[in-house]
Amino acid sequence: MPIQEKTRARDTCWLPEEGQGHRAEKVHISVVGNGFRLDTIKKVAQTYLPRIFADVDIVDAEFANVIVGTFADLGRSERVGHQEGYRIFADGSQLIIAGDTEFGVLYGFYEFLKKSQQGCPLLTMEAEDQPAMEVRMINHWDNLDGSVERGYAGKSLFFDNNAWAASDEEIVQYAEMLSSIGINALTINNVNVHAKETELITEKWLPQLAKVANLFDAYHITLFLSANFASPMTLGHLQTADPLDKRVVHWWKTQVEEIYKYIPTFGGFVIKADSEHRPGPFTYGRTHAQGANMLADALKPYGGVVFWRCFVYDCLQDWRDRSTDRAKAAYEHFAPLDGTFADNVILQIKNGPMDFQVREPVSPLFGALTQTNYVMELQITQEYTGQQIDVCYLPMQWQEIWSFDTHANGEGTKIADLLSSRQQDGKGKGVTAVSNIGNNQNWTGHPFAQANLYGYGQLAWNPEQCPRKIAEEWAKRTYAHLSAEVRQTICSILKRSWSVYEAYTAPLGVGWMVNTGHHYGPNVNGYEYSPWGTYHFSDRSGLGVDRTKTGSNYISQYKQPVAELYGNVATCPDELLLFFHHVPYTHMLKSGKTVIQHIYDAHFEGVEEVEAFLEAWEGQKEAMPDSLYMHVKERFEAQLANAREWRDQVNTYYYRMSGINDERGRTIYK
Ligand code: GCV
Repeated sequence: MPIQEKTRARDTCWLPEEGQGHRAEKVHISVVGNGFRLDTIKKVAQTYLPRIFADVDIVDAEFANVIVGTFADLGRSERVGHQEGYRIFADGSQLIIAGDTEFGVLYGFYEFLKKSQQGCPLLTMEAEDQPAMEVRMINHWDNLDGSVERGYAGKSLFFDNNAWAASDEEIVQYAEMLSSIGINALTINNVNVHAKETELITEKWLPQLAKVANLFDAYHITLFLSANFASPMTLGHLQTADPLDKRVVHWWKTQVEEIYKYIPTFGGFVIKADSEHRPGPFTYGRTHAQGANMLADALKPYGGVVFWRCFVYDCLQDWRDRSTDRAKAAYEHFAPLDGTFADNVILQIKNGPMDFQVREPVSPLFGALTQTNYVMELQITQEYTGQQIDVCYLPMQWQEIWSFDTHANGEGTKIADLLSSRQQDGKGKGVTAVSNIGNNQNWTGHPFAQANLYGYGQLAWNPEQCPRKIAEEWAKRTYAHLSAEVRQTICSILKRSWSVYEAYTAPLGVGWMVNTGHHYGPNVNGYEYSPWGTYHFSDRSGLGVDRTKTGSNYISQYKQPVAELYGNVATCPDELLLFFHHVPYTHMLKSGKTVIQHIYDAHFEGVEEVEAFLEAWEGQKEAMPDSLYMHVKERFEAQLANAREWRDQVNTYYYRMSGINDERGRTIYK
């Protein structure tokens, strides 16, 4: 797949494009009051409103038909009761966009922009809203050399050849995109902080990063940095990074003081420690709470926060040792430490117990922590879900995850509630996700992958939203210039894409049949006899991982009745069967098919669906610009080749292993 080079100004994605619409209504807008984000609103208004309305002007309040400001600045007594909330309403012949703070006003303005783009008449634009999640963060895995770990949209937006690469215009455009979907926090560098990247927290980089932080801050996006736990050794030339060593404590305090001298709005650190060869407190016999609290203490005077990742597991496992189960690791490491973390530490927990597979159960650590702050970490970049070659609309998956009932506080304790700030005294602080952005002109490689970023922001703001509706909204905003039929084709593909991807890859929740290293394409035994702890245990008589009492007993980490539901082969949902159980190929699923027949059928059907995607796309050829048509068509062709390879490898493997024929007599193996 050729990487599209950066040749001209980036796509605007869902924000209005030049010359998109010419609504006749006049928009004479007045932004009342002074403030950093209010200045931003003026800029956003000047850039985007003329792309929607023919007659746009920024005017004094008495001449305006759209008035923007905080309730206080507008001299009004109403309040939303949330610093990021807003209200849009008509007052006589004027439309008012107001919030309790300028953050709320900014989000209200974006809502106004969205409604304007969708053709909603001005004076009917009633809305009142506030975000469900307090933290709505994006994590870049960008390296200073310009590479992006698990990046599929070109090179880093920020760095190249160990220097800063982005222009201010690019940062502003990116900030606009993120802020328009409610993102309020950002890390720009990889959680794997290599030697060079440790320098980001030093004077060498801080003046540049101060400018960047300021550009993002104008859009109410707080800059964080990933830091290396052993920085006192790499940068400070100490012999240790022991979090209880006074010299180490002093080193971090001094370094943090330096950061805040340059960046007073700095958010804090994201830390990957004792994970996949990253240094951490275990080296010194310390706990993760001791490690995290030491950093939190250094950040506390400035209001900074530590996001401490729970992706801690043994990646040097002996594959013959069936008593060790990687799925158990995060809970085993962190649940016993509940209540020992400082209040400015936020644990960052991946959605599932393994690693962003197309299907995993929800991590049992959610709901287990009652006295420790946490966020959920998702992956927008499609490392295991098609790498932005295959289309895979992930909000379908996220919505299922967030609807999961943990039973943490009895029946009805859904993940979305736990993460939401609507929960009284809750410790869930929101959500973060690994970025799918790169320096490709369309930002995400596959243009449809933009829908994943869009959907992430929308769901973080309001997890109750239907992902199908979000897809429609995204398509309507992004492809306003194309026919309703094209948009419908795109949406119908998006809506099916996650289950299609699941169908032609690893079956029934077992995961990990991918090529090692780059993680694209099938390799049934790629990770099977490796130290990474990711097995499917297929043999002559069956497949799947026994995580019940007779196996690793991972299920005991769940609350009842979830543990019982998953632990009992009769009640375990089909789609997670092989994650929790080792069963014979002839095991009967709830669908009425045997496991082996399901494997065959799903893989044939998955490929047929991708063929249908391509055909549907080809049917719309005349209705869109050639460049878009060809770009997406090439990706569908690559996806189809990938899906066929998955089908052939998986079906052949299981035909040989089981010796059982496909009941429909299709050729599995020649
Ligand atoms: C940034 C997986 C990925 C790694 C990633 C790691 C993590 O193992 O393959 O590239 O490292 O997750 O989340 O830290």
